[in-house]
Amino acid sequence: SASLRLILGDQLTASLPIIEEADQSRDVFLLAEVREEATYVKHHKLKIAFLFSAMRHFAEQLTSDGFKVVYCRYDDSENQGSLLQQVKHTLSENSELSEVMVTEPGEYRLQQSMYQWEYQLGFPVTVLEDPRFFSTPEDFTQWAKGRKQLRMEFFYREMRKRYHVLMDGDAPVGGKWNYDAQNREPMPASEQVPAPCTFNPDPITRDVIELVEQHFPDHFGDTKNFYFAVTREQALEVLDTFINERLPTFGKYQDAMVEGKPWLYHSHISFYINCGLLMPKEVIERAQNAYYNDGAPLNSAEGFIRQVLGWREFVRGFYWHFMPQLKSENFFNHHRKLPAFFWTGETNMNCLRQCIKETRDNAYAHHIQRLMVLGNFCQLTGLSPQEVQEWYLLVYADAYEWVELPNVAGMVLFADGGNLASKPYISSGSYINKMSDYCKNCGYKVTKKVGDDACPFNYLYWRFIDEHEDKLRSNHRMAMMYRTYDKMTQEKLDATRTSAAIFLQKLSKDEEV
Ligand code: FAD
Ligand code: DLZ
Ligand code: SF4
Repeated sequence: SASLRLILGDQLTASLPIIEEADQSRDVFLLAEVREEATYVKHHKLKIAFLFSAMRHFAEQLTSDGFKVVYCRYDDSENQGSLLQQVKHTLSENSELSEVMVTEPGEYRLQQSMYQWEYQLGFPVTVLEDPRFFSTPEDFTQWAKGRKQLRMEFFYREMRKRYHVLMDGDAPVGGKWNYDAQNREPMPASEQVPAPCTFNPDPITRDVIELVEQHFPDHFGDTKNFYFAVTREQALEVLDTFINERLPTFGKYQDAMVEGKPWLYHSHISFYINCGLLMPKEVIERAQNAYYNDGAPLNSAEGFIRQVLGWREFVRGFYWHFMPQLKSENFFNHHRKLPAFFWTGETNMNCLRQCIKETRDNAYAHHIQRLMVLGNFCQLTGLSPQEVQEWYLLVYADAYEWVELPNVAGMVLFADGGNLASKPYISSGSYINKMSDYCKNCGYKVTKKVGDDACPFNYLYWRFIDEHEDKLRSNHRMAMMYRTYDKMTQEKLDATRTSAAIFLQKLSKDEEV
């Protein structure tokens, strides 16, 4: 019988079973730009424009491949505003259709809603597997069974073995699983970073940009910097450029941050693997080949592969394992509201100013900016996990809850009490100063520990250790910090507490910091 086959905005992959198994002569594909998906959080304008454009290009490709495609634009008069209602409407307009098919969605919210669809539509609904990952949520649950701790490193080793990636028989190539000791260099000012691979908006993208400006005027950011790839061919070009021009240096400067240089040696492929234009398997294969055949250093190839085969797979398994409770976790009982400068970038703290402005301009920031500047600040100031989660989900063009939430709730905020991380990722200003050049243009002094002009990360760090002693002292990975804490004089501790209290009070009142 003829089926209606719904393709979501992050399922733009021609090799998905829903497409490969379709019958061109009778099945109909549906792609829909709907209010519900575009506004369940107020996504960055660039994120919406990117996805709508990629969806339109993908639908064109399907049509030219000979498939029947219904594409519902955001401003179509027939637009029903939600995926379910759009499916219902399409069924009612095409009487030959007698069942619905969809690939399992990436987010819990949508998965739960789809369980009701059969009943709500009165048609059979089949949810097909999404084979784009190396591992399934069931694999993760199986792996997690009986383990006291779920650590990415051990999951990653299993994946290396299972897929025989950078392996020498049963041993890791080079003798070690991890070469991070070589991957922590700050970037010298003289370093000439190659320009990122960019594309100018074509007519489809220009239409979408106009639509976004018109319909989402109050969403974060603007659409000025639209340089995304929007087709598979273009995304492959981004991957090519990364493998050839950036991967060899990726490892060395993986954790570096440089003012005015948002892209560095990162791959900038998260947008594309997450929406389906690139496949994780081809990405790993390319990186592995670059090591074996083209002289890419092992610390770079391994460091990169760990992100995709390790972290990316691990967080997805973690997400499905711990949802829905992951979303409401709040180990430290933090409730502070997000300060207004997270939307404007207007703060005297230069590291935050730079990272927020780059986020606003590009819907992108690289990992250490997200983790050790923005995330570190959110954690040290006790911002509400739910507010922080929403911010991260809407500001980045690569953000979907399955990948954003474990990173925010688990890695950045330790809101789950340590299921993902063995200790909170926190640091004082000295780490930021070591890994970036932000401090030299800052209103605060990174070398000062307390007082009006001291770097806030310095006293906020010790205040955090002090404030959460009951929850953290017994964590043996925190032992070194508590040894230093124990040696602090009462006078120093009092000064730290006072500086932190003044700062946090200003933050609560949304005064300038
Ligand atoms: P590269 O540095 O070149 O890394 C290569 C690839 O590895 C990425 O494209 C990504 O697919 C994968 N990867 C790297 N780190 C992680 C990680 N921690 N978790 C999962 N995959 C990873 N990544 C997202 O794709 N979407 C998100 O919404 C997202 N939110 C994040 C929120 C926080 C607080 C933190 C700390 C990290 C988040 N990340 C997220 C992970 C990481 O920061 C981005 O994947 C990366 O910055 C994307 O840029 P890139 O493609 O240039 O990455
Ligand atoms: C993120 C997003 C946006 C902004 N808009 C749409 C849309 O209009 N139509 C659609 O099918 N998908 C969209 N998406 C992606 C979905 O939100 C995504 O498929 C789910 O969150 C599951 O990961
Ligand atoms: Fe950030 Fe502190 Fe450095 Fe300023 S001094 S840039 S606030 S780390």
